[in-house]
Amino acid sequence: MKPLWDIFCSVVDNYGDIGVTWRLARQLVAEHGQAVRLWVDDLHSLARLCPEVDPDVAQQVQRGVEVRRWALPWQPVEPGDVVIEAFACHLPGEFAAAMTAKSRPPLWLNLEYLSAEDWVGGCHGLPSFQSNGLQKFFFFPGFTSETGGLLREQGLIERRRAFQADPAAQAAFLQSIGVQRRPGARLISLFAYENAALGSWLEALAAGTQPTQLLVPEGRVLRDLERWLSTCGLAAHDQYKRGALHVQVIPFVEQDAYDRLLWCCDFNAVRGEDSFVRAQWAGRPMLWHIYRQEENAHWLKLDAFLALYRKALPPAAGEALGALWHAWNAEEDMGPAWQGLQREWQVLAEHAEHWCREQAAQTDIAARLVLFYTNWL
Ligand code: TRH
Repeated sequence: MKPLWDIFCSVVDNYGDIGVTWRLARQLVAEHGQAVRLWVDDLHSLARLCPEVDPDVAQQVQRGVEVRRWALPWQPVEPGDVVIEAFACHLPGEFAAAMTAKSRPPLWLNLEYLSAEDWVGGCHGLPSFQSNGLQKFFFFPGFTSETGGLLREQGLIERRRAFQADPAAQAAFLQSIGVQRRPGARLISLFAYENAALGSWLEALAAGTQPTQLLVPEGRVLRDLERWLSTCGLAAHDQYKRGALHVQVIPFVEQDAYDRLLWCCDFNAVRGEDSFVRAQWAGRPMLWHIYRQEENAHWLKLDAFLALYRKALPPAAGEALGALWHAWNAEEDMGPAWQGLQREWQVLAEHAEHWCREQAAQTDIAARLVLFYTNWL
């Protein structure tokens, strides 16, 4: 019998919670032969990432994963062999009780948010006793061998490189989302939260000596784009030209297609957690709009990642990248930082591939989770 994993995902906001758990669930099934039930309290969010999902169906199998609506009141169900609560969402009380009632209670894990902070390695894998007598283990994704690693499917980097070496495949993909690559233009994708700094970046791109084609998936940043363009009601396929900048709104695509978008682009602006990791696997320079946390805790996370990422970079390139990321996240003038980055473009492009290679040499989250379970047995 295959081990059965119950993964619980409460969609707090946006697509990161469901993005990570959906990716993990698929990978556990496809690469490790595990059986997975993914419990989701908002199937509409999942349907954006995987359009085959019917948000009105409480139980369905998609890509080998049993997708279940996490509805209340909870209907009794026998827990599987491993239970993951993603991002500290709380298990339904009845389900937690059913775990203790099993003759062999399941392995219980909390899958945490990704962080490059130093303390993560020390806390990864630690157990904590719960009031119901069970132990819960903390599983921390991260960038070093002491952590739980990053989500990365088998053969991902090879597929990405083959795609990047195939202009026809890229053109066909871009065409499928209504984009035609403009000759000589640098291609940039922009996925971000609302950001008052957007206007200054767009000004810099419009005034640049090199043409830029900016692709913006439908979403929260469109309001700032509308403000800059002095328009409203932007929707997929709308296009505008301002100086050297050509902007195009594109549809929000399913999760695997988003990878291909990142792979096509010379530079990717990403946000949150999952798109941030996918941009690293794209092997291209990037700009991270980190999810804002209370008491500015996100700045520690941002700087911890920058410290790691910049280790192997010459100081000038590291400073240029840091200045850009700081300006973006502080919502300050992007102009000078963007100019500064141009001088380091080649170094940063090479470094992005180097970083990707280095990270891809580590074991991924799904494999580490399966190993964790095997060792626990
Ligand atoms: O959407 P995010 O901002 O999500 C999260 C959540 O807000 C979460 O609460 C927070 O803690 C976390 O950020 C840090 O960003 P993220 O994580 O990048 O998730 C976006 C997902 O959407 C990712 O799986 C990629 C996917 N995506 C598509 O599938 N198609 C698209 O067109 C785009 C733009 C994204």
